[in-house]
Amino acid sequence: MTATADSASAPQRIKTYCPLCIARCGAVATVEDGRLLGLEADPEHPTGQALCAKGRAAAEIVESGDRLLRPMKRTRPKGDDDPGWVEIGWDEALDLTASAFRRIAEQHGPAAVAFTLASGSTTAVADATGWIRRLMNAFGTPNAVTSVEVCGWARSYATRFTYGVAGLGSAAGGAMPEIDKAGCMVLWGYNPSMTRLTHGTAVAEAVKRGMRLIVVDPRHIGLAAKADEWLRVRPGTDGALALGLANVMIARGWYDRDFVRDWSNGPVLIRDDNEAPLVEDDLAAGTGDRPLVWDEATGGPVAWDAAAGAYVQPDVRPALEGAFTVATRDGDVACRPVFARYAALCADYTADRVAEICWIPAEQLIRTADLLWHARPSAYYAWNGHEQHANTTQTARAMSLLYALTGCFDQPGGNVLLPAVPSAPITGEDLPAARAMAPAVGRESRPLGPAAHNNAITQDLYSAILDGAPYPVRGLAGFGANPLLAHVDGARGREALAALDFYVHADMFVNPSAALADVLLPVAAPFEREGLKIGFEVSARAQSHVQLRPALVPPRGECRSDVEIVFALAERLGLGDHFWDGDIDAGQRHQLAPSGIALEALRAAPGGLTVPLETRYAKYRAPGADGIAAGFATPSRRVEFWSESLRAAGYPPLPVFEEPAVGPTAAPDLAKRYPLVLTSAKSAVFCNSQHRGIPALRRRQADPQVELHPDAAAARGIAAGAWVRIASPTGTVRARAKLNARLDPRVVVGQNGWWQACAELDAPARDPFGPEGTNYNQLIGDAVRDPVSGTASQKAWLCEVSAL
Ligand SMILES: Nc1nc2c(c(=O)[nH]1)N[C@H]1C(S)=C(S)[C@@H](COP(=O)(O)OP(=O)(O)OC[C@H]3O[C@@H](n4cnc5c(=O)[nH]c(N)nc54)[C@H](O)[C@@H]3O)O[C@H]1N2
Ligand SMILES: Nc1nc2c(c(=O)[nH]1)N[C@H]1C(S)=C(S)[C@@H](COP(=O)(O)OP(=O)(O)OC[C@H]3O[C@@H](n4cnc5c(=O)[nH]c(N)nc54)[C@H](O)[C@@H]3O)O[C@H]1N2
Ligand code: SF4
Ligand SMILES: [Mo]
Repeated sequence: MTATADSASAPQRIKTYCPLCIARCGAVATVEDGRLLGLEADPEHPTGQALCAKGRAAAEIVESGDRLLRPMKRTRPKGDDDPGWVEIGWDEALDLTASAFRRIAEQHGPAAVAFTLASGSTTAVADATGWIRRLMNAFGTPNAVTSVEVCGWARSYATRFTYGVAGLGSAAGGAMPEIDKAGCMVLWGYNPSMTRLTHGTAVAEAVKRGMRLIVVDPRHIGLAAKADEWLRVRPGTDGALALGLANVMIARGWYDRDFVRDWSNGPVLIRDDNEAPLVEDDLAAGTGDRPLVWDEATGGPVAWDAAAGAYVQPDVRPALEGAFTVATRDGDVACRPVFARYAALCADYTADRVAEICWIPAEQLIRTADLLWHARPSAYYAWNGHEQHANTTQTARAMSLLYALTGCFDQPGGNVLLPAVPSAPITGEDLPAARAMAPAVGRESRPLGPAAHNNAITQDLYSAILDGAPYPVRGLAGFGANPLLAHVDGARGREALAALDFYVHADMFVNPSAALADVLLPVAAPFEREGLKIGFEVSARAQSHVQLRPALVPPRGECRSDVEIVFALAERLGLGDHFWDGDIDAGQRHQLAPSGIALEALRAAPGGLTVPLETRYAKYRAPGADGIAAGFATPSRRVEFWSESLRAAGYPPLPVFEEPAVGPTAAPDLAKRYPLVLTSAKSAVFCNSQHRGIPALRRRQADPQVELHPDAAAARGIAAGAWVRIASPTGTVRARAKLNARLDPRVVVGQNGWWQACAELDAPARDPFGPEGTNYNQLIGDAVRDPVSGTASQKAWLCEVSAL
């Protein structure tokens, strides 16, 4: 099925895209005699402005001596240092896997087989994610461990409590910043010049044309140099910052009052006595549970009918401020509109208080709020900097509500729900086994968290394996993913992976998690296989681009693509009828059918095809089939300043700020021994725990770094470049000191993902679990978690750094 480039002797130039990270940069490959020589940027492609060092190292990645090239079977126990890997054929590998999964499903139910998936943001597993999900749904397991709790939860799920859509800054289906039209943009805990080149170049272009830029980051990252305001926030306090900015905007009238009144649940009355919305039943028994607002026209309460998208009376003038006494069945009850309560919460975060909490000057807060309002249309993209915290759900809520004040949602130059090329869903939520599926592990303890979306977090996976709670997980299929490095509590994770009855891992390299597998499946490098991509997310133009990335060179050894592995496994599990009997092309034809693009046409045009799309704005105002404005996909059909869903599950309905639990304010005693605030950031030249074995990349950065202020270093006798020990209340690791005079002297920034050797450069492997190792996540505790999502505090902790 793969269209391998013809191996003529003259070098061929073939259009493609680099799939190594979420940027998916448009590229032209040079191929000679069946060898990939390299990639360069393809300026004709909507994401082809530039390539990073990783994309330019594509040939080294393909040819790496560390590649897993044949299926392997473990022959020695998992406790042994020597796994005793022996090569086996694909038939044996797939049969072993299918029979183990069947056995486990018979004994414990199909949910006892979990899947770990590398994030699509850090790998090309995205080629196969939809099909892997389909396999899970066909088989009947909801337990996908995808790192969503540290990557995507806040951005794409927590914001749904506000907007009801895969939220702000999310990819397909979510509202993306329309950077080319924005008047002002916020990069909030997001460093796209290192982590998503396409956004990096788009922001730089926009600044040239006059867009104002706000960067919120403890570090003076790439685009901070072009920013009007760089807010050097204390790690973990973005929630307080968002509330403080909102306070300035509300106090000065810098907000879109009409939008808040007409399109949010800001007017809904909340009772002071029980902190619940005032509903019709409160006034007279049996009248209904529709919430009430205060109508300034009639001077009394009026019900909001979400189903009808209207008040039950005409010409209502709902109050946003004030306090009202309403005669209820319980007597007179004091009530305030949601917006008044939100404004009161924000009012606690005065500029001076924010300065104290966030370590940001008070004047800067006011200047930033001024920009957000007066330089509209405003847009924002927030990512890992606000996501890897134990208060991330409410932080994302606070940010999304701050954004609601601008009224720019889905407006030109704001965060826009971009159009998408129509395609058929392939994930198989409607398959019979999916409809009968058990809830994902973690659902009982965090009912609104990742488990509600059929995702499991590592902590819950480990408990299900080690304690059988809430039910046993005994089998695991890993498609990429290195949870032992990506997440906290690697030691417990290692115990859990070793305790499985059966673990199969498909990868290009054997990472420390994969090293605990029973069977290893060799995966073709992304440049050795096709990849279908419908829409490139970052702009309307990119969204209209559809591309079948060609296989540039044949797979090395016995490697197969993830998609081929999924289809083959499905057959062996007796699920072939849900997988077009193993015919991948037939599956892709089905997926493409609504687009009007023929698979053959796409294959013949490796640079991709374009489907014209029109961007429509303010779609919430457009009437649906019933003639009623669509509104938002929330329970109230409005932007939810107050989330009844959160309140009903026992969480704060307004975005309250929680101090990082292991931080200088919440834990002053710990801070005496561990005085520095610790966070982490990505390396420019590696993706998370990968790529250290690639010489072209390792040459650019030999060792893990920890950034610290020169004064903090001097006070500890640490020289630039010296190896240091980072000690936290949880663990210790090593890194090399990188001095950074623009940091707050109380903040240090480490790097995750270091374990791998690079033989060519004599760079040794490092123990990912021991105290002399370099695995940043050994420093972070397991117990401090976001109550909604279970996210650990990987970007806000305490530590001390000392010379070695
Ligand atoms: N080169 C490279 N590119 C990548 C990846 C990679 O590993 N390497 N990984 C990919 C993946 S999986 C993802 S999710 C994306 C992520 O892309 P980003 O979100 O850009 O990733 P990070 O560098 O983790 O975090 C962004 C910024 O948050 C800052 N930060 C740290 N703590 C805080 C805080 O408490 N508040 C605020 N406001 N900022 C803080 C850091 O200094 C950093 O500059 O990148 C993708 N692209
Ligand atoms: N302290 C700290 N920890 C973090 C982060 C942080 O910023 N700070 N970032 C977090 C984030 S945002 C994320 S997303 C996670 C990432 O964690 P993971 O999703 O586990 O990603 P990686 O560590 O990059 O490991 C990816 C694995 O997938 C394999 N792989 C690559 N491409 C393919 C492919 O096409 N098919 C298959 N089958 N395998 C492939 C690679 O060889 C590698 O073994 O880490 C998280 N951990
Ligand atoms: S940013 Fe680099 S690794 Fe990511 S897609 Fe572009 S070239 Fe590839
Ligand atoms: Mo990520």
